Amino acid sequence: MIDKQQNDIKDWLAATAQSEGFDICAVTAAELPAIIGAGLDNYLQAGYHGDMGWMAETRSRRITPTAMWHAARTAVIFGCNYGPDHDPMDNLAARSSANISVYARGRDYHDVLKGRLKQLAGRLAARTGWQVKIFVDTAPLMEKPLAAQAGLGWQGKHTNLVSRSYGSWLFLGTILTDGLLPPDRAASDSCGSCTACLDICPTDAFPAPYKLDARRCISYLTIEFDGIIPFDFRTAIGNRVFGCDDCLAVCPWNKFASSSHDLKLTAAKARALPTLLDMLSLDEAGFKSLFSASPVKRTGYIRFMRNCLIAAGNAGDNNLIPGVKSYLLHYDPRLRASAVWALSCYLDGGALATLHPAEETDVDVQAEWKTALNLAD
Ligand code: B12
Repeated sequence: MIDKQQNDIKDWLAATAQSEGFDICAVTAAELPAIIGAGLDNYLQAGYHGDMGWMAETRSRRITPTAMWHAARTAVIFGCNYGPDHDPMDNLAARSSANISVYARGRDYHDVLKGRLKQLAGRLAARTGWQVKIFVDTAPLMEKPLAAQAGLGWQGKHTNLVSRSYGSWLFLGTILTDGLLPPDRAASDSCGSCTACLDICPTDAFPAPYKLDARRCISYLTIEFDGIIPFDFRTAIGNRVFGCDDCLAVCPWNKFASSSHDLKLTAAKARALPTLLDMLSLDEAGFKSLFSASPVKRTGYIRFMRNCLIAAGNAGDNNLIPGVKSYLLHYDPRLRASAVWALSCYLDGGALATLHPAEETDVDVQAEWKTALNLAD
């Protein structure tokens, strides 16, 4: 009888998830095996998390859901397909454009999924009397291994969840509950011998299949990393100013992705990338207003503009030079340093030297000038 009630709740959840806008959902125990925690420890010990110190700080809560919430017994994982109806790799050729990764071109998925999960979790709690908590991305919960354990897909060689129905284009959200539901079966790894995602990575961020060194990942460098972008990665960043899609975009499983979903980026919108010229003219207020509903706002003005300056250096577009020059005296050293590098992509040593402000006191920016003048000579 208990089993029948549990299965009824599961069926109701699956149907209600669809009506709330989720494409798939599956159930697993709110426990991850020790091998997952060991994988996280190896990742942290290798330093792959870079400056994302919050990953190490939350390690003991992150290793398994019950370490974060003792009463949790079941995890229901939801997926929202966000596959674009164009090839995002085409946008890499638009060198004078600010290439924002597919996941950040529409409404902020954190807000969209949280809204849907709140509705769903509220209805689940009302129906069962269970306690419920919802999670999208930011909590110390290992969403990918949980989703894999629930059978939504498997962790691909690029480390993200790949689904047989939606390929690599899937956002994840979770409801943890103290209620008990029968678990679904884990899916098997179907990457086979394919290495497309590893081979395409412009910065060699995968030290081995299924392992990502975030410090080399353009997504990390353009979104999470707070400093001056290391020299070695600047050219490879190309026109990417927020995130990177390459390892997802080449996944062969994407061809099975359904094309009807409400997070879809239409081809017309996808092609309408903002220009670097417009982005370089944004001030902080303009940035906030332009990206108020987008995940881009989360990285903040300084990091975004730093990325635009690097992209401007890569663009080979003389029209961008005046905009870049205007950052040489910016109050933030990261923008001054990035502007120096961008200008060194256009000007010879003599022309660059005339722009060198005598009053530069920041050691990193001074070093940037030194390198740029040497290179340009
Ligand atoms: C931190 C983070 C990042 C970091 C680091 C990513 C990473 N792979 O670790 C950065 C900023 C780089 C990033 C980028 C992106 N992210 Co992100 N990110 C997260 C976050 C918050 C945590 C991921 C995590 O736990 N990483 C820790 C590592 C240890 O976990 P793991 O990759 O599963 O690694 C396992 C194994 O590979 C192994 N392992 C890993 N390293 C090593 C090293 C050694 C030596 C050993 C032995 C083992 C080992 O152990 C681990 C545990 O089993 C999740 C949300 C969440 N709360 O889960 C979103 C999440 C993973 N991101 C997401 C997305 C969409 C992206 C981007 C596509 C965005 C973009 N377009 O730019 C890129 C994809 C880049 C990529 N290939 O991963 C989605 C992925 C959805 C999906 N289908 O899987 C998530 C789930 C958010 C969401 N709710 O939808 N992200």
